[in-house]
Amino acid sequence: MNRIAILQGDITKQDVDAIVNAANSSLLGGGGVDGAIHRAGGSQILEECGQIRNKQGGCKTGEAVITSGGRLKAKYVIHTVGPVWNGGNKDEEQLLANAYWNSLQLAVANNIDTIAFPNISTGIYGFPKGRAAEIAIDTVHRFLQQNESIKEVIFCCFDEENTTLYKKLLK
Ligand code: AR6
Repeated sequence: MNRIAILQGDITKQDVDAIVNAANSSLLGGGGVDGAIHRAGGSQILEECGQIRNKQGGCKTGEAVITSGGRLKAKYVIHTVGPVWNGGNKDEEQLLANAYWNSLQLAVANNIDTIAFPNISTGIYGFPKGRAAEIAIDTVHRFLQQNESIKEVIFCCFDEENTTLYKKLLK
């Protein structure tokens, strides 16, 4: 589908309307891409996350919330929480699909045209990369089939392994 692109690089540098953060339920930041986004975007993002925590007590696995992009080029950060891989029988696949789907829904609700996703759950949370890539592509594909407002979804891969997987699957 020509509204899907793949690139290898740092998501914090992307010039898109929104970048997605692979956050945790606390929304208080962490390592991996979460740490990189808060470092690059500055304290405003964490402040807004704190306000969301006060209102709704964080973000459940598979759900998503939105803040501004702070100092980032991206106007918004959509924070979603992927599942921790626990062997595969804890609804991990559905929860990962939900994280992509709910992020896209939030994007549409905020008139976002271009959005970049990291490879949610495939770092610290240990989700097998091949299966995660299939779920990510399938979910985005299904979403775009029923939505015309999003112009481009970028899969921003960080490591070579994910980049190769996505390129192969999207051929
Ligand atoms: N740009 C794009 N992708 C990145 C970047 C970056 N700057 N840095 C890392 N990645 P992870 P998770 C990739 O561990 O598995 C945090 O502590 C990385 O190579 O960031 O969902 C949160 O607070 C991997 O492919 O997220 C949570 O506690 C992908 O981003 C927990 O980690 C996701 O890896 C979430 O774990």
